[in-house]
Amino acid sequence: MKTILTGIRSNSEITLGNYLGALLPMVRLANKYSKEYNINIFVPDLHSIISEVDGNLAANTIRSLKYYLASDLELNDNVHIYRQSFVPAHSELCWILDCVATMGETSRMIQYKEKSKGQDSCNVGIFNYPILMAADILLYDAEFIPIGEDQFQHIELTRNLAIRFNNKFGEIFTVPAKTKDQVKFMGSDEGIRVRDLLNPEKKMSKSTPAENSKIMMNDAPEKAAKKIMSATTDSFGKIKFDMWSQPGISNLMLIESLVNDVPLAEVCNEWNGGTRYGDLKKKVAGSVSQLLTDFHAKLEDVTDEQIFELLEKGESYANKVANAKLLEAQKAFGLR
Ligand code: AQP
Repeated sequence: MKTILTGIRSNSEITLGNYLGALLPMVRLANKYSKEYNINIFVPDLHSIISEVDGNLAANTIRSLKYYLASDLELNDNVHIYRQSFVPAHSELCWILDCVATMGETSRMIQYKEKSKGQDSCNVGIFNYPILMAADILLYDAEFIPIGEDQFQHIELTRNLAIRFNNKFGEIFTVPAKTKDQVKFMGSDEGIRVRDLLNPEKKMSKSTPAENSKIMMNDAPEKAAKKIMSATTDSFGKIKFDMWSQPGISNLMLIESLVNDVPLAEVCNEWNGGTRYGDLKKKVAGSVSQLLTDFHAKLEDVTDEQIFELLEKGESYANKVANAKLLEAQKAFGLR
């Protein structure tokens, strides 16, 4: 059986961008395909420590797994939930892939450039994490990896490493689908990028210091609504979905479409040409606060015990699959 795989770091509370760009698409794909695909949902806790950890990492990890259940993930024997650091093969394969990847290609990663910008001395993990991400994917022969647009370059890097490895040693890794096919599989025309509310040129990120720039999934619904009402727009005076010239207003339309799971074209039909930015903001604020109200209510019903039970099964499965693949790679390099 083929595999669909995703992970969201738990260095802090997640944003609406993480939720709409990665978590929700994964839940929708899982519920659609879990009879024909393995669904691997893991928390990349080793990736989490490349950034400052806000709160207790182990507790954040359990909480972020609860988010999947609170988003109506349907469970069955093909849905596997695990923590990256509980499957040591991830770090082992990362080292092997480090010896396949080049400094040139890894240095070109935009996320590395962005995450290291302005830091006097950035940790090596920030540079190396795309290789660990490749290991996360290749250990399970994952074909589809629902992620936001910011991570597409890392999928291309993973594909290149798998192809290079296979060319040298034989068909050991499944090469993940090309990003354009990933997007198609997720049922859209392009990757999702939810923008920063105050500076819509940028993506919404957990680590952006300004509180009003991002909606956190634990924000009170009224607080989130206020953040939407104070989002930066423009002075054109006419609503038009155009991420280049009107990114602020377009971002709100994108959020409206994703939160309500309606096609963007439908939202554009309703709002394009209008002049009342305030009405659009009120509509989006209402949609987001309703989403959070429902989400928080569902979250209350998910227990730690449920998650630990899933982790026990999931980590046993993940170790079995990952160790078998690691052994193939070790043999290829002559380590075994
Ligand atoms: N703004 C976004 N829009 C759509 N998708 C997004 N993702 C992140 N931001 C957006 C997707 O969320 C998944 C998990 O991301 P991550 O937490 O592992 O790392 P990240 O991309 O570094 O997320 P942040 O929020 O920007 O964190 P910080 O600020 O700590 O660096 C990925 O699939 C990503 O595409």
